[in-house]
Amino acid sequence: MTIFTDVDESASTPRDAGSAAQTARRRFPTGFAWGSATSSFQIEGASTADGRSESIWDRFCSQPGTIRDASDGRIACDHYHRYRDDITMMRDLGLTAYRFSIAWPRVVPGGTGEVNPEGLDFYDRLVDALLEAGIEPYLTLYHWDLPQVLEDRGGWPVRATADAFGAYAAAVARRLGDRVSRWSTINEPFVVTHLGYLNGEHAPGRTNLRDALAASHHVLLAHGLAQREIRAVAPAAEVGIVLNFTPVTPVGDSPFALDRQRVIDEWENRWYSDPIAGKGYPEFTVERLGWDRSEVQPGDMELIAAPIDFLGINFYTRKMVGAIDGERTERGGQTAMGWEIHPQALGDLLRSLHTTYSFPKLFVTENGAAMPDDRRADDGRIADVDRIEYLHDHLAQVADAIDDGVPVEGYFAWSLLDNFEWAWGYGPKFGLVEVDADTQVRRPKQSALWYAAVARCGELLPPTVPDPTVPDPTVPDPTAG
Ligand code: GCO
Repeated sequence: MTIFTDVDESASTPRDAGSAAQTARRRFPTGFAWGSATSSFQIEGASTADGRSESIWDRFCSQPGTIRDASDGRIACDHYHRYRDDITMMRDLGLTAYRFSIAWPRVVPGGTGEVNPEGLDFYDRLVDALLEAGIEPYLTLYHWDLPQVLEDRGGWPVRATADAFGAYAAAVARRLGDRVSRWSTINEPFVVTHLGYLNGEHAPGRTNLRDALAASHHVLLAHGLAQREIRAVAPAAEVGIVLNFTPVTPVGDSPFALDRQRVIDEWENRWYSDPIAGKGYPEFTVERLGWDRSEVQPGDMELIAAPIDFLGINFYTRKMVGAIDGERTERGGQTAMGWEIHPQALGDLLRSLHTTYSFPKLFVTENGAAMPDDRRADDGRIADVDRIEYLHDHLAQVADAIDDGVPVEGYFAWSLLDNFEWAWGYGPKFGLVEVDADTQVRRPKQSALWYAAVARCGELLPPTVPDPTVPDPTVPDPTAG
């Protein structure tokens, strides 16, 4: 039986998010974190500033055919230089939390050894500016921008990379541990492993199961080592990890279909959450993949299972799995990425994770949608009611899960800004805020104003065009005359 499956819709009465919101406004708990999320490589730019070294994503982008629009992260949203304006905009939107990541190549350009104080200075300023604006920083140590020098020495399939990560985590904690209280070690180990080392869609572009298995263990080990370091330096900090989940909806029950459902669920979802929860790697799939676990050394699994304070959950869509690829049953709408929109899978996931593992608290650390963004309102603003509906319907699921006793303490919309969407380049637009790639002018979309209104009142408002009284925090082009 797969653990993260959707409930059988024919056998239950799924809640109707829309009508629930219409009959009674849903109020979120006091103190619920209303945030947006970004990552270093996707927004910072300034890829050679202040001693930053090359990351695997800089190298990957420079290789022909890797990025759909042949773009890169050299400028991105130029957030490295515009972070103050971006923070002011978040404050004006009424957001109370911001999830960002640190670029390892800025902090330890050599991968190991010397710490670059100028690299840390940037995050020091960022954190201070956030705190001044009344926005709580949620820091992620690794969102995929490994120093290239470490890939040259073997990358995540090599154990020394995990050790290097522990030392990097300690350096960051020593500088920021007095002000940052929420630390995530790794973002989406699944993507690091599968896209980076198994299917090659992401940097470093390797395609080898053996490498992927080794990477999966070392990334979890890196989490364990970093957690230990952060706790030693900043004992009051809360430490967790961010995992992405794509719940499996079974299609068919032939023995072969059941087998696939189980392997895909275990290898793509539970592979990371089970060891973190002290349950070890899922045996059925370990066996199917023929993994001899030779990378696992005594003490590793205990380190990986050291209790976390919170689990960060990234959710975008579900996956239907039958006996063959490409199976479809009735599907809802889809986003511009072609990802099915199925909000109920988020509510079911939250309940299922809580029942299965009982982590002390949960955050939805990413949820959002790339939408066509091809309509503008009279004032020129992107009219993205489709994104408003996506956010509304997923937040309704979060509210239901909270009602059911699941300790979800915050929600982070992916993403604050339209940004570099990895192998897709700048095509897909995930932002609440539009970014003009030529001028870097930021302009909140209608969804940003809707989300701001929800964050301000702590209630799930109907998914309609937002109240025009919400202040317009559009950031003008500072270079314009
Ligand atoms: C992820 C990453 C983000 C992506 C987002 C949309 O979840 O894959 O954390 O960096 O941009 O998810 O694909």
